[in-house]
Amino acid sequence: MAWMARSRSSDHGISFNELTPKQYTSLSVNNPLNGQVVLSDEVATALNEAGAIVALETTIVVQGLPAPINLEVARECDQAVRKHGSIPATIGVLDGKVVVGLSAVQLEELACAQTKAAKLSSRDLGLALATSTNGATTVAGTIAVAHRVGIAVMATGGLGGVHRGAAQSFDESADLTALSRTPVLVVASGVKSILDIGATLERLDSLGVPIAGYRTKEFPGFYRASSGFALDWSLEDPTQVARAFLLHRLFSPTGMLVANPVAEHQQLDAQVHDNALESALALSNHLGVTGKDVTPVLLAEFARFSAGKSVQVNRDLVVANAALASKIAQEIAKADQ
Ligand code: PSU
Ligand code: MN
Repeated sequence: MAWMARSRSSDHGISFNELTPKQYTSLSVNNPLNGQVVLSDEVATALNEAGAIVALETTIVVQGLPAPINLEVARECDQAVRKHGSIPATIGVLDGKVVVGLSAVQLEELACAQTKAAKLSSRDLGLALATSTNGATTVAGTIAVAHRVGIAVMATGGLGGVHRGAAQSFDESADLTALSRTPVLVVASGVKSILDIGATLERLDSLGVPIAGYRTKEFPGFYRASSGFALDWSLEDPTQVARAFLLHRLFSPTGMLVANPVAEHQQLDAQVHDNALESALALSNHLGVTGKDVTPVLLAEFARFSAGKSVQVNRDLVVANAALASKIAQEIAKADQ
């Protein structure tokens, strides 16, 4: 991953590749991240060796999925990344530090109700650190950290997007603008169907963020394999995805979205989906929820209405995305050596 080593050294004026893992974790010379970011030993080693790493977010664990399934899903994502050859780096803010490579125990602590972890987008990171606030990172928060330490790939369930009624509320996820300025490849099953999918695709177009369907030319519908919206591009295997991303980086500073549909046999039944969606939107209108609470409230109502079926689909799709991200990260590492 020569280009990553280059970007790190130009950021800090030092070549991280010259350091041993132990030196890397306890780096102090001219390193603005020193003390603010803690890398797990295996993530530090993988970064030093230009190995393949996949960043994983924690908002899905803390605010997105119900306990105790949330921690099981986190473990399954971790295992899926390892199984396909990369090192997982689960990211969150704990005890006043950004942790890249949270251990199972740390993740449990972050997800524990008493910890009261906040939902942290990229704009919240400095504020959370300055106030020693624990928090889970969204896609926007996670890619900000990932890029800062030199990780190029992340996996999640669904990217945030433009909310229905955004013309009045202006509610558009910061995930979109974060992707437009952060060169990280995000593997997701499209955006959640609770959003305005057409408007989200238009915004990604305006922001210059490329979208590649993984073996499909239909934009996935999160709980459903297809949203009904067409895509211009489809990529066929992890090697082609890695190549497209590295080539994209030659011309653009943005990230890239790889839209990986849930397997058809795992998707939510269409009728259950449509009814749950209607109920979730009605509830959120009724409660008048705004801001960062909107997505968690909609997902929770989806789960209640579908008697947990939506949670199972969410689990299946995010684990599949972690596996695909792992294969892509390896191809990027290989191509860039
Ligand atoms: N994918 C899931 N469940 C989630 C999310 C993604 O399967 O809960 C989270 C991600 O962290 C994403 C966030 O960044 O939802 C979007 O929140 P908002 O709409 O407030 O930006
Ligand atoms: Mn929002």
